[in-house]
Order: sequence, then C-alpha cells, then structure tokens
Amino acid sequence: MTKNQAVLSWVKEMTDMTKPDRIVWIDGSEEQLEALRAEACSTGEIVKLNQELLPGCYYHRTAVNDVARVEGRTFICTPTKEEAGPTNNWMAPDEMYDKLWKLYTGCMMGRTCYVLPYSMGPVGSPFAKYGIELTDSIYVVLNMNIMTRIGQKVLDAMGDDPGFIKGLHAKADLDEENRYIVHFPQDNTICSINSGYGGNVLLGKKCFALRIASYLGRNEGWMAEHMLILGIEYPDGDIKYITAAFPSACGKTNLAMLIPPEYLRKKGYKVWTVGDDIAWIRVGEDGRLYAVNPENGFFGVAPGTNAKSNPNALASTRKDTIFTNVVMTKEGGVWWEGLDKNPPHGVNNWKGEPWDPDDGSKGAHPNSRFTAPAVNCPCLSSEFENPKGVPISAIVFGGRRAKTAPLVYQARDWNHGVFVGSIMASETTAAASGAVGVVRRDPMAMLPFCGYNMGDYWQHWIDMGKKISQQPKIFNVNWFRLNENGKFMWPGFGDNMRVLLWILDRCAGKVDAVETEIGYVPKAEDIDLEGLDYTIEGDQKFDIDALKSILTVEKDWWKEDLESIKAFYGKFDPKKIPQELWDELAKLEKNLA
Ligand code: GTP
Ligand code: SPV
Ligand code: MN
Repeated sequence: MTKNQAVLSWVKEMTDMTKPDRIVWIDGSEEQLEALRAEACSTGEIVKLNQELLPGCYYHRTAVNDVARVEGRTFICTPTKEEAGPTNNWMAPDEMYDKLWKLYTGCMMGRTCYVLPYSMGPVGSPFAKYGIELTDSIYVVLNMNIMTRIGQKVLDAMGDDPGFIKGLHAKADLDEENRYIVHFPQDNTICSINSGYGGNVLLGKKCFALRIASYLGRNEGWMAEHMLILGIEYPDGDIKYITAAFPSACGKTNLAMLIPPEYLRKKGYKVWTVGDDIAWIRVGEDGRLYAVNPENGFFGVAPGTNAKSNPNALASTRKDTIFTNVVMTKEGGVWWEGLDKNPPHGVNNWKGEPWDPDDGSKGAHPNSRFTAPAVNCPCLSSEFENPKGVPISAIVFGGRRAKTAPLVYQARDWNHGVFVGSIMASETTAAASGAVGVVRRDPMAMLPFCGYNMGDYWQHWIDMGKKISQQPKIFNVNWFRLNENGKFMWPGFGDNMRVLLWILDRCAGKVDAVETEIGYVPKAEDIDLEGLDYTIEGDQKFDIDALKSILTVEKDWWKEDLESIKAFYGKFDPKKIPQELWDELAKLEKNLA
C-alpha cells in the first residue's frame, strides 16, 4: 500500500518485536471495515445494536479496570526531566524504551496487528498531520475510523515523507500495573500498552493531537489546545467564532452543540459546531488567529446527554456510532443516567452484571462514551472541513468550581488572559481515574495534555500574543457555581448562550463592564435573561439577584485561591515561568490586598 521506506521499516521493526500472527493494513474501504465489524461481533468484542433503532451502531464494554485515562501512568519522555516539567511524569527515554520493549516483546502472538494510517485534519490540507497506529484491537480501528480520516488516501498524501507520528498500541493483558501511555516528543513516537480505553488507545486524540502536537506547535509556531470551536450566527448572517478550553467532562461537547434559548432562535440566532475537544490554532495572513478541528468525530460523555440538554449530540449518535460502557437494553438500544427517567429493568449494567435500577446503583459508567461521526451532527459548521480554519474572536477558559470563579469575567489584555488560563482550576471528574470532585489547578485545561514543560508552554502563549496583530479577547466562565444546598445556581446548557453573547458584545466594544480585582465582570442587567425560566430549587427561581450573586467577586475566596496559585507556581523553576505571569500574579495580590 505504500513505498514509504520509513513506514515500512518501522512497521517491520515493531512487528518483529510484538510478533503478531497476522499483519493487516487498513485501507479504509467499507468492505474491509464491515469484515472487521463482523469479526469483532463474532468474538464478542462488540455487539451489533438494533439496526432499526440505531443503524450502523455497535456496543462495547471495556475491562472493569480500564474505564478512563490513567494520568498517573502517562509519561512525557524528553531527554531531560526539565523539558517535561513538574506537571508531567517523566522517565529517561532509554530507560523507558527498555521497559516498554520488554513488555511489547511477543505481546501480539496469536493476534492480528492492524496497520492504521490516519490523518489529523482534512487529508491533503496544509495543516494536516499524519500518523500510523499499530494496534491489536479492532475496537481501536473502528473508533479511529470515526474519530479521524483513515486508510489508503492518507498513505498517498504521506508519500515518501518520513515525518509521520509513530503510534504503537497493544492491549497485552490489560494489566493495570504495567499500563503505560508514553510519549517521546523528540522521536514523534507514542507507545500505549495494557489498556483498551479511549483516550489511552485512540492515539490520534490526546496523545498525538494534544501532547505531541503541543510540542510540535511550540517548535513550529502554532498551538494545539484542549478547546471546542463554535460559531455564533447573528440574525444578519454574520458568524463569529469562539474557542473554549474546559477540563475533561466540564462541558465542551455541550457548549459546542448548544441550542440557543427560544427567544434568540426566533430572532434568527444559530450555533454551529466546528469542534468539541481539540483545536489546532495558527496565525493567519491577516494577523488573526485561525482554528481547525483535527478530529473527524466526537468521543463524547454519554451520561447527562439527553433530548433537552444536548439534542444535537443525541442526534449525532443515532447512526454509525459506537457506545462504550453504557447500558444495553433488551431491544438492542442504549441507555445511560440522565438520558430519560425510565431506566430499563432486567438488563445488565456496564460491567455486564445483572442490574436493578431501583437499588441506587448506576447502570452506565460515569465516563461511558459515544463515538459518533461529525457528519451526523445537525449543527455541524459548513467550515468544518475548511483547511484554513475559522477566525477566532474570543478565547474562553473555564472550569467546574462550586465557588470562587464568577459566571464570567474578562481578562484585561492578552498577557492577563494567559495568566487567567494559567491559574484555571477545576474539580476532577470521572474522565480520568482517581478521586472525583477535588479542586486542582488545570492550566488551559492542558494539565494532563501538555507535551512539554508547562512553563515553556505559557511562554509560548505569551510569544504567540506578540505575533497576533488582531488579538482575540480572553474570558473565563464557570457554569458550575453551587448554592449552600449543593444545587447548580446557573441553568447552564443552552442558556450559556446568554453569556456568549455578552462575550461577543465585549469583543465588538458594544457593552460596558465593571472593573474588579480579577478583571472585567458584566453588569447584571447586560446579561439578557429574557424568557429564562429556571428554578434552582424549591421556590428559588433564577432571577437578577441570583445572577448578581454569581457575578460577585468574593475577595476572601480569592485570597484563598491566591495561596493555592502561589503554591502551584511554586512547583516550577521560577525562571521557567514568564516574567509577564509573575507580574500578573503580583497585580492580583495587590488588587486583593
Ligand atoms: P471531555 O469529552 O471529557 O473532554 O468532556 P467535555 O468537556 O466535552 O464535557 P461534556 O460537554 O461532555 O459535559 C460533561 C458533563 O458536564 C455532562 O454530564 C454534562 O451534562 C455536564 N454539563 C455540560 N454543560 C453543563 C452546564 O452548562 N451546566 C451543568 N450544570 N452541567 C453541564
Ligand atoms: C477527555 O478526557 O478530555 C476526553 C476523553 O476527551 S479521552 O479521549 O479519554 O481523553
Ligand atoms: Mn476532552
């Protein structure tokens, strides 16, 4: 399928080591994929769902110990520890290769190795980057077929270029103790072993499009970010684009596909999805920032997705979708917590055990996922395939904070915006293994995804700012403020549009704001509450007073935060943190004094 010597010799070297019984090159043809689906069905790896309800859809259960990204076992193996920085796990490349090569030796015996050429970004576009993933999992091949562009066309576009990203994935024994997700940025290489879960094994996604790409981006003068991309269409047809970085399971897919409140829809407002998880960003000829989505599908959180919260995501999953760790119904349909109020009875939970929905246990894993083709999305942007990307008016950071962070605030300028991104914090979620609900610093939502020293990454942000003659404005949002009883104060979901419109009004210089210690906060009356009908709990309706309370900057909470920010910055070699950010920290401290 290719004459590319670098590809051929690497495939030979890796398969000589892993010793599969068979090597199958994936050409991307529907016949080949269909044969793989049939084979995976025959072994029980996937289950064909009811084709009348869900045409082209399949069901998969992962091993019970393998349901989320494993940050503790994810490594960035740069030549020195300093290049990986204090927020990444590190091991010397030689030592790590040694360890991995031992684990890989013979691990595909009795199995088939699939050689999967894939493209991040539209094939042939000047911004696309190509990879080859070797994997012994049909589930991985089928997911990558949805999430990326795969097959012969990618090899053709690669030609003789040796600069592809090498990815080796083996399920091995799914042994947690020997599970490794390892990146060698200097070698363009990713190694994944002993896992079969999404972000650990779909190597185009977090491993390539964020960790390796962030490293490439710094060297080549562009950015790889954990960001959704959406367009807001005004009644006059003008479309403005926003990117937003929220940590895992903090609302990117939902925001990317939001449906505006009815009064705005009636006026002609629309929202278009360009991407829901990753943005590759470059400076265009006109000095503006342009973003492309390197992916071709959505690997979305299932729980909480329903006809009201995210009808576009739900519609995207009605055909040609793979469901992982949800509940399969007797009819061969799917269910998860938050889909509707009628859990199926007499079926098994995501683990395959008999499950009683009335005993309070969950049927679907909290990090259960759908893998849906982007083309299924009813609000997919017509710019989705545009190789030049879309021009960005605003960059939004955000996290899941019960308190402290107000609903929205605006940074004073680019450097302050980089500071706002660098001090992002969020409560941990089920998207990664470990405790849930613990506040941790997660700069730019990249803590688990930055492929080099986070201090150098911040410097790259500062440097990019100097190259952009028309800088986007930078904001921070928090949809997750809780009241004393632990209830969400802000309605969220489609109503987030009200905040996005304020953000775009600020970008257009159409609305004033209040300057506070942390940046610009809206005047409550400038966030349009028309038609909003949300009850926080009991008889507490959301109104302008509730809005005011979540727009308030509580100095005492921020003083606490300041201490935690200083402790976080304190983990770095002070010289690694750009002086601009030290200056912003000093300003914040002075403002809060
Ligand atoms: P990853 O795919 O892990 O990167 O997650 P994501 O950032 O795309 O998060 P997603 O949109 O899938 O949302 C995760 C969870 O947050 C779901 O359970 C949603 O129902 C919930 N959620 C999303 N948006 C909102 C919101 O505006 N308000 C509230 N209260 N919950 C939200
Ligand atoms: C995330 O955790 O941010 C995800 C899911 O988008 S995974 O692909 O597992 O990383
Ligand atoms: Mn994500």
